[in-house]
Amino acid sequence: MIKGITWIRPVGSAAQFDRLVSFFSALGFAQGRSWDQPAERPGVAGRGRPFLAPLGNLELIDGEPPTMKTHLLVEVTEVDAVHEVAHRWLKQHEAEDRISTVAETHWKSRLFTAEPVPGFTVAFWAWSEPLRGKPVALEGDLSAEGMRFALVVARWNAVITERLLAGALDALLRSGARREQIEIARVPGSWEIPAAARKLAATGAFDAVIALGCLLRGETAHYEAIYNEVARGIGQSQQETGVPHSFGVLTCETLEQALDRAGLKGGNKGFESAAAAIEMVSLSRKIEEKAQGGMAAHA
Ligand code: DLZ
Repeated sequence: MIKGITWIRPVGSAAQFDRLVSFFSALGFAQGRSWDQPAERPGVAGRGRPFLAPLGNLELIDGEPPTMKTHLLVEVTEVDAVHEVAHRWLKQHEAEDRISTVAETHWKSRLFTAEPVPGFTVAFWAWSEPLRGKPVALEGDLSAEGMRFALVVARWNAVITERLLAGALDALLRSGARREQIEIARVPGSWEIPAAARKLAATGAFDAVIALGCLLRGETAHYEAIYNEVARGIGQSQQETGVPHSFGVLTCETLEQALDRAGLKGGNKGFESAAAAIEMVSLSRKIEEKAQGGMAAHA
């Protein structure tokens, strides 16, 4: 399963590296997990500073080669605002002449290029047409930066739920959440999830609650009754507190089926639940923002 693309771009010197890190940080890129490799043996020393974007793609082109000086294109939502930030940065770093103006392209977009260090050019662009590249619908992003999460994990069937928890944490941390903004609460079984979820949501300290559990039909007396109540309770907590709750409670026939859905073959429901929680927090923030600006104005 493909997870992402990393296009490694070595830079010429330590000074240029620091300068580029400063430039990309100034533009508001989220930083990924950086690495520093000491020179234990020749040829291995180095530093890496990944910069993250909500979307990435590798685009192969057959036809006219691009006329730009770079193959590094960053799509942005407000190209003029980004131009202003980049221009300010370059001015502060005495490289004001290494930024172009924002210009129309032949592909219905507006673009500028900046060269924070000589030979390293990056193009920033945005679609000119209002509906191109912009979601027609309100849609949440998958950046968890600055979000606070509570995870409620059932101990029953821990062999499964611990994997769900690992998947959920993986999704949150890789999406930019900070570990100190994640609270993990353990409960005896799935039955207890709604009460704990409700309590956590009601504190107001979390942007979303992620419920993780595993119910096995074959081994659970009154399976339907427990399942219905857990689903209803989590839904009710979400509706009554207004805090998004994601449902990561597996309901499977067998342990084998559950293992498949906890990272073995069929993805990891914990990861998916965390991604859903991030998206819902982002969406609800956007809805609130739009409501403040007047929904009708955007209709
Ligand atoms: C009792 C029980 C049973 C039989 N099966 C499960 C299960 O498959 N998954 C789960 O999360 N919990 C199970 N439980 C425990 C209940 O959820 C609950 O924790 C206990 O009944 C104590 O209230």
